Amino acid sequence: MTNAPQWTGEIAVIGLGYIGLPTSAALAMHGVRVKGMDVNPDTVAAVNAGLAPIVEPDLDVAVAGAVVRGMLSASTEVPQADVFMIAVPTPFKGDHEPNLAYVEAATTSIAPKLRGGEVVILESTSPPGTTVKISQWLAEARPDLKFPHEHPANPDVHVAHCPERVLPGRILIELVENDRVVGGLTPSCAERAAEVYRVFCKGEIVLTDAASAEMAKLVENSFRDVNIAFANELAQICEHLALDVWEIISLANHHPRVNVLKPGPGVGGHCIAVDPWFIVAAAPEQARLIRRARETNDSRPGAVVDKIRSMAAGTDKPIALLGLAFKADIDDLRESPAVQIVVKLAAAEPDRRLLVVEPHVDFLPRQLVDLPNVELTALGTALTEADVVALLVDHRRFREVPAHALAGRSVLDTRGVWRERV
Ligand code: SAJ
Repeated sequence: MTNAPQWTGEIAVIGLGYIGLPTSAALAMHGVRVKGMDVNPDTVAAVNAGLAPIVEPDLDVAVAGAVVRGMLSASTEVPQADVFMIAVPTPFKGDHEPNLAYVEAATTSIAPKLRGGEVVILESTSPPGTTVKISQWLAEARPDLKFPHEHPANPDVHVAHCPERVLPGRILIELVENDRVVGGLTPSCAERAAEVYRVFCKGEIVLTDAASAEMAKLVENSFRDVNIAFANELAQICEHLALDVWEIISLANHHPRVNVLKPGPGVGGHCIAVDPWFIVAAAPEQARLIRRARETNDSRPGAVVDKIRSMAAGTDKPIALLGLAFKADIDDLRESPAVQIVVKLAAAEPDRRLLVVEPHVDFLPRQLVDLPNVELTALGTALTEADVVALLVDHRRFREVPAHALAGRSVLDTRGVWRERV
């Protein structure tokens, strides 16, 4: 613990999405004035009205409180600030190469606002070398200022990476409680950035260099991806051997040093399904297990579609598909295997009605909205009309479905929550 006085200053958070907005709210709750910036005017209007445009426990209350107290405001323009925090998406391109266009655009938009003395922090999960690129891009835009990649001893602007590591569904809790890794382009860059996190983090703040912080974050998500792939491979093996994978995992997990994760219909979200590719892109010859894990997890939606089709082969009745989100009890459909399953099934079964149930959305997403045989329906309607019921997401509403509601149906439980009923 440090007895240093709490850091004070103004922060500009660039990108008010799943990371930027909760981080803004957490900072504001701890007495830091936050000026949020987002390119989407609807997001800006919602935040200024005290509303959270995404579903995340307690975020709406936190944003409303911060806005009412004048600690959080939003704009489509980058403001002047003491600290700039970049929290924009880092997707991959079609070839699985990282796409840094949003990080570069955010960096370029910050450059004219710098006066010297600021700290620029990259929160977005990024491939190794991105933080130094930020310093280089800033230097190109502002030749009048000194940046740490060229002037490590006395930069005018400090640059660091502090990768976000919060779990959707628990973001506001994990923002405060998780340890944070802060990697600076120089040790003083790391220290200057760490001061900001000490304002609201109760976890340990671990200082390192920027490239190690970048890689550590990718390793965290790849570790999880590889372990989920192991579970998914076990599911395939057990299916082949006519064994119950859930029973076997539960037995194996009684060993004190074994903790097999859960098989499922695939790995979704914008992190675990994406970040391992950044390691593969950086070291394609070496990253063989990581690549294979990605391929295994990516093959799951196709396997689920094949299974549903074989179960439905003897009937022309509708198929019920429960869940679209990428995991339980959230509204986030990004990279969702459930959405992929519906798209593939709709193409493979063009004459069959697909009754999709997703209690967290009011409309079908863009990938599904124009598919003529796909309907968003209520849970009761889907269970009444369909012969085949496939559980794709273990939302609480679905876990509570009573056994009698499934009686007489062919049931595929991809999440292992209805085992005793199937
Ligand atoms: N999944 C399984 N089986 C499991 C666990 C997860 O199939 O046993 C699936 C989920 O259904 C989902 C996907 O994996 O489709 C990812 O879900 P998740 O809960 O494992 O992770 P995310 O994507 O919500 O959040 C992860 C977290 N990383 C780690 O746990 C190492 C989070 O801490 C990161 O901050 C986040 O990625 C991120 O933004 O990088």
